[in-house]
Amino acid sequence: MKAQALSGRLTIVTAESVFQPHTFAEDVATGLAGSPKSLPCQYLYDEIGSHIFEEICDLPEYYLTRSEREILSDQAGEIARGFPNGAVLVELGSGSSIKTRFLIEAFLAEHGSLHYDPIDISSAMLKKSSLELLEEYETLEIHAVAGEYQDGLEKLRSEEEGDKLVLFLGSTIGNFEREDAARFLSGLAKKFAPGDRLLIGADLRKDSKTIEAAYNDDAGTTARFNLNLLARINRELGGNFDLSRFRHCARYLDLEGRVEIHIESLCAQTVRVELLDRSFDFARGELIHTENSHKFSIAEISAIIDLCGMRIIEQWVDSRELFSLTMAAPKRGR
Ligand code: AVI
Repeated sequence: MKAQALSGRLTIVTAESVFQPHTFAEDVATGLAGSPKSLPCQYLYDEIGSHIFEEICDLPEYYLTRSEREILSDQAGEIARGFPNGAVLVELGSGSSIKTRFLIEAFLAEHGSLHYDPIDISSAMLKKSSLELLEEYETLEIHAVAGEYQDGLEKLRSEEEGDKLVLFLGSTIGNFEREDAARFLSGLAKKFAPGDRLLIGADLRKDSKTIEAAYNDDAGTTARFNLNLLARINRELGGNFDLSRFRHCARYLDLEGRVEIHIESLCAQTVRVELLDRSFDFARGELIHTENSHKFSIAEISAIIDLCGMRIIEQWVDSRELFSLTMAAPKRGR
């Protein structure tokens, strides 16, 4: 009965991007045959990787989540008051939706009910977090989309008329190359109706010691997260990577404003990947690039928002000035 009541307020749609297991194999084949070697960062987030990422968010060195949470808990009420009744909260890359609770609670307190539309590549995570939210908040309705952001945005409820607040939190924008970030945000802005808003979290440029510690934590959790990509190739594609022969590396390039994350081969070795029917040679010290995490100055954030056809309505930083949250509207908006 309870499950029925919950499921009456939940729909989960799966976008085409989730039904393509062969693309992982193709991307691994291309990435490991390349020079330099690389693997796309979206593959870090299988079920195991998503759970390890949740652990990263709680690490003492990983200031990003705590800083963003501080801003959200301080500002959620004011943000919710800025929207009329019937507004829709859309979240790109919702994960466990923990931080979003501040906004969900503030919208419910202000408007009584809320439509929440999370979009995430992990359908298992979407289902779990959606059911938890519905159990807690009786007047919440969820229309979740399992898929990549672009597909997810296409699959939003078309009858949705209310003003949308699109959340892009956690500095996920930093994992895009800077040109791709601008292209993605421009596409988003073009879809915006005049009353729609973007709330984007972006990690700020700062001293390299603080940033490097966040990606080289003492407990080795980020290393586990990164090396899980090789373990995933073993699990899903029949690879024989010996994880003890590789190590995680992350370093911050101050000028470029980005952390570059790699996996380094500790010796000369050959790895077989059965499902690809191929072997890959690694030299001692050879790197596989797995992720970039860009950092932004306030001026860089303003420039990208302007370039993408939006204007800043408000901008906040946390008390230590480590992280930023920016509310933007389409230039032609209200
Ligand atoms: C998801 N993203 C914002 C994280 C970041 O900080 O760039 C991913 C991450 N990679 C290693 N640690 C965290």
